[in-house]
Amino acid sequence: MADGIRDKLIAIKQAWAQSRRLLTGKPDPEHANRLPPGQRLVTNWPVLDLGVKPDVAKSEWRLKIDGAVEHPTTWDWESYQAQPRMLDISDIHCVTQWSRFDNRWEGVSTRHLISVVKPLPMASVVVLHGADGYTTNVTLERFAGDDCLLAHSHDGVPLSRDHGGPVRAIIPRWYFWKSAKWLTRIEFLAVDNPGFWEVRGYHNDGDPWTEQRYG
Ligand SMILES: Nc1nc2c(c(=O)[nH]1)N[C@H]1C(S)=C(S)[C@@H](COP(=O)(O)O)O[C@H]1N2
Ligand SMILES: [Mo]
Repeated sequence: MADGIRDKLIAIKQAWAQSRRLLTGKPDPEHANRLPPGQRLVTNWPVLDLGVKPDVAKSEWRLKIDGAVEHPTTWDWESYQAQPRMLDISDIHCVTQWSRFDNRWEGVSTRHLISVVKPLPMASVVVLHGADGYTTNVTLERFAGDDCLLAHSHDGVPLSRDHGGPVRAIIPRWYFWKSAKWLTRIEFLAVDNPGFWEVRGYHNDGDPWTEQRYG
């Protein structure tokens, strides 16, 4: 996509953040409803990114896991496939208002990954990097949630290029911008480092039920 269009898309989202668009002021911290405040349900699956969709062949794909860990490692497709698999069904909530229920994700749990690389005691944050240059930060506590995974399959089929294949992160309890597509690096840090949208007006966490849309 032309840089001009990309910059316009970014500017629109930043303006939404500044005007606090979509906030209902009616949080639902107890999850009384399955659909968080201000969201609407879709049955299709919209594609959202910065307009660049990296074409990452499985044979070329590498996932570097580094930073504040005892055992930094790099997985290629074969070593990723050799890890234990997990399956989890969860709902997607995108900050641009759509939600999609019952997504069936298959991949490697973040808990397994953590057990392999062993974060140092000082590690408190994880930054997820995409092949398009995108980054997003998640607390280690949230990243270690039992519903979080690196996913290569959605609803029984390999994750498409549009949706971040070969492998993306899935952090179900936060808005979907935290779920980095075309995952290439997971960086453990002692000090927080807000990512692409977090420095452009989005919330540092992103709980849909308390409408943590903007910072
Ligand atoms: N690498 C990368 N990951 C990304 C993004 C991106 O631009 N690049 N966009 C985020 C945003 S804002 C959303 S809403 C979701 C959209 O995922 P989808 O296209 O599979 O629906 O991806 C997130 N992960
Ligand atoms: Mo988004």
